[in-house]
Amino acid sequence: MPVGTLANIKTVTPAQLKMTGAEMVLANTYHLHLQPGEDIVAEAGGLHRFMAWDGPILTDSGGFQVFSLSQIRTITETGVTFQSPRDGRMIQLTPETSIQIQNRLGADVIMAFDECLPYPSAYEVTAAATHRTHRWLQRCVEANQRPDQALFGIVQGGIYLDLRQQAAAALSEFNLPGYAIGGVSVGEPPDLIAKIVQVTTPLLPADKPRYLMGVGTYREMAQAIAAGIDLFDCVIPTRLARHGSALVAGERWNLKNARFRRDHAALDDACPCYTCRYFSRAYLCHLIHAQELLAFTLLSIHNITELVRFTQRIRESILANTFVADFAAWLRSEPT
Ligand code: PRF
Ligand code: ZN
Repeated sequence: MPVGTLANIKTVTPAQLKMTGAEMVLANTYHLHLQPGEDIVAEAGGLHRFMAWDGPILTDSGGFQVFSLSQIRTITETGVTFQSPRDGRMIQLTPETSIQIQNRLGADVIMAFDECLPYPSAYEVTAAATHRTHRWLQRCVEANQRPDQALFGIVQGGIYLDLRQQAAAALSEFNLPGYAIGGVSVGEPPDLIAKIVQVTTPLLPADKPRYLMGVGTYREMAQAIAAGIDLFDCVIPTRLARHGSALVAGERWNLKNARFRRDHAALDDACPCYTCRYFSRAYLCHLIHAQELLAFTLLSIHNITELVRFTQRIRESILANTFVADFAAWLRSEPT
């Protein structure tokens, strides 16, 4: 899922997004509650109508964003109180208010309100947050007024595999329509991310979607898919684009680099996207130097297409029963 925090994929229209092959997008409860507010979105007929995206939409619950974006906050059993970075007023998010907001936003998939800790966090602190997340899940399930929205639970547990195992077992009891692994990719070493995903994923129901939150590099996705993960969200393709970078042949190229000034080849001749079909590296280099906004759109289209195609190749490999042959050697090789 490309990330559409404020009900848009930055610099990309829905028609352009369709062409990338992306099917589902993520939006954020935290941001949309602050701006423009869920009542305006509900008034518009819900997120799909408001942002003109007729594909599936998932909203994140806001917990993670409060923890990562808000300086001033207090966590109690009730929920989280934080200061709005917009106007300084104090706002409370609880399992009940998060679900109520998500019910009004109207996405297809809504996320449980969880407590995501930073890395590193001590065992006792992590255990307490993990158990609280389960009590909050119970409240989320009871608060959900819309059975047409699929409520996913989130496994926490930090780097502690026994907590991850407990969390996966506790969540599976809820018989939810889908499950997510949270609390990874928060600064821990890549090996640890892989280990957590390898241990946790098989403990979640295989017949339900399993979603790894906030992950989207080639290697992390391939490793996670090997463990059974079905769904990801990540800002990488659009954020890189806004830094003038393209994902080409598994590398990150900064198109601002002088070596592209007279490079009239297509951005990536192996890519079927709109950008690569019509535009050269020299042109993109020019747009970036001239600070033209079109650069962001064209690079986002390419980067999203590239990551979607990567997951499509993996899907084809799995269906052809060649995933291990096609990807195992690359997965074992040293990260670059
Ligand atoms: N919880 C929620 N959203 C998230 C995360 C989480 O732990 C992460 C962690 N990588 C990203 N987005 N609710
Ligand atoms: Zn392309």
